[in-house]
Amino acid sequence: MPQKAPVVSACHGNSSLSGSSDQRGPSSPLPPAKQIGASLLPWLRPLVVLGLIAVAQGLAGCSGEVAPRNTHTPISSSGDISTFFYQMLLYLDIAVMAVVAAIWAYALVKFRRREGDDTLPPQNHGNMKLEVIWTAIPTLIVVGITVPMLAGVFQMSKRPDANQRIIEVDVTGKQWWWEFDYKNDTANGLQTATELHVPVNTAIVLNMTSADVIHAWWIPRLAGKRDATPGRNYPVYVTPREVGIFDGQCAELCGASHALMGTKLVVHPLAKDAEVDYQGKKVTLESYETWVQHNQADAAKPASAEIEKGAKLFSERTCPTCHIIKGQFDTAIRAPTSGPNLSHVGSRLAIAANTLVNNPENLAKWIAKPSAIKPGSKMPDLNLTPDEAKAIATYLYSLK
Ligand code: HEC
Ligand SMILES: [Cu+2]
Repeated sequence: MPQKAPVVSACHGNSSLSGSSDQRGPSSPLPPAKQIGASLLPWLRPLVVLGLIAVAQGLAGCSGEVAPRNTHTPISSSGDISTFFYQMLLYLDIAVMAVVAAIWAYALVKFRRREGDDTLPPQNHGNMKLEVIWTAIPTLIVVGITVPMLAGVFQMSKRPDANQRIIEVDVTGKQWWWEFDYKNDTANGLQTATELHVPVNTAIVLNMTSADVIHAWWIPRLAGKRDATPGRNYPVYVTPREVGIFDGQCAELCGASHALMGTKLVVHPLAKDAEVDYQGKKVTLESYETWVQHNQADAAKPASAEIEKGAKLFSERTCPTCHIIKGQFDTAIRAPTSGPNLSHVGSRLAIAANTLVNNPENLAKWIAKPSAIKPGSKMPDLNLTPDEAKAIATYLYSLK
């Protein structure tokens, strides 16, 4: 027969070490009331400090001007729907938290252990009324959120009516940039990269796909994220209502340079030029039709000896195997590793997927050593001399 363990628990030993006169029976499981309060105090100060840091961090994100990727000022009805649900959930969460915290604080004060009271509170199990209440209220809240949210999802996934002007663009995610192929309307056949140009107040259909791994298209001010998956076509339906330039970012980890896979949405006015604010600067946006005509045209012919030299180097250094320049180098085949269409690269605001501002210096820097700017870049380092890179950059920048 096994021996019974001795019935001396560590608990009893401790309670006699605690120094309090032993009024409590040796079997009482609770430490004295005063001790509990005293042991909480040292925690309070770091908690308050952490709380204040959290509040300061939260407030730091409040400036709209320096947050071009914020989701709180949407420019489409699809964005309105997401923002509405985000705010609804936020305020609902705050209300639920306030109620729960109030009940908790009330219980903490009302039912706390008084000095000298060593009795155990009444122990009970199961209270039908309470159980029904705290099952019913959350159920109602969840149903109340789900029903309108489903309605919103269906509204966002509705293809625009065919009896209006629709601009349809195939959007292809590639490591690590976005390619745009226009499928209809005046821009039919046009191909560009990094910057998606569309007209304001016009229905846009984007067919999302990928040439390699899964990416996600996300222009925070336009609408929610959409996965770009190889072999699939996930559409995005959206009608932007504000003229301007809006930054975006790939939102699905897709490899070494995922963080450097940016994009821009440029919403053009329909008729006249418009002046817009972009990153604290005034930028003039031509009408959509002007942009289309300009970009449908062949690339500009070299207009000086220096530019001519750059064009020659471009053709000699294998660049045309991966890059199309309309009317001059049309041989590039379409492959996952082929690069952006450069026919009008000089007119882009940014290059290398929004990583570098577009100017001759940055173009030369990119051409000389892409891997120094984007780790793992699918454009190889072609070991050009600084002079060669500069000459090619001059040529490319002339392609407005
Ligand atoms: C093997 C294919 C390949 C070759 C060869 C190649 N590139 Fe590229 N190029 C790319 C890819 C892919 C990108 C996109 C990289 C990125 O943004 O991640 C790119 C991007 C660029 C860009 C930025 C364009 C933009 O709109 O962002 C320029 C400019 C460029 N290449 C110029 C050149 C020049 C000049 C040469 C020849 C010296 C060259 N490329 C050779 C594949 C190639
Ligand atoms: Cu990505």
